[in-house]
Amino acid sequence: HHDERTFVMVKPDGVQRGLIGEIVSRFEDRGLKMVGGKFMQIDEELAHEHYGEHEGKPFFDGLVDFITSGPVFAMVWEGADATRQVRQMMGETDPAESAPGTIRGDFGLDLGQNVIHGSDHADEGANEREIELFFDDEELVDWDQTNAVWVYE
Ligand code: DAT
Ligand code: MG
Repeated sequence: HHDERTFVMVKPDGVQRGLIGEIVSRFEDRGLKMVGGKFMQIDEELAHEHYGEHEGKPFFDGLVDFITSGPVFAMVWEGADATRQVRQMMGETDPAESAPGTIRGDFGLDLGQNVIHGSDHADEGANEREIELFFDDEELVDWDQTNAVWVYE
């Protein structure tokens, strides 16, 4: 049960601020395993699909503008309870409400520019849906992380 996968993305503000390495390091340090990653630009259509659940909300147009405003770094991370663990490491949706030590709590101050996306563990199957939306099967790499024996009992 160490093979749960979740979709994570450094948003345009995180890329512009040079936080890709810092964010990747946090997940590596935690013991999670990267199985996919790509630097890419999200177009309007993908933005609408990815954030479909928020269509019609007052912040939707701004959200689409923001997420398409520059490159993102999309990733798939694997590990025990990965979806929920990543969300905990991210902090709250609003960086202003996020505890220090979390990614949003350490790197953000404003709700709209919250540095990172991670699949919602409260939304059943969101991780698989988002992975499929952003990655083809052949872009995901099966590999053995040799230090896993020091991460898991
Ligand atoms: P999360 O990214 O924590 O899953 P969400 O799915 O509720 O949060 O919303 C998606 C993004 O939309 C969020 O990262 C920032 C933006 N957003 C959410 N609620 C907002 C609001 N009330 N005003 C402005 N932007 C908002
Ligand atoms: Mg969400």
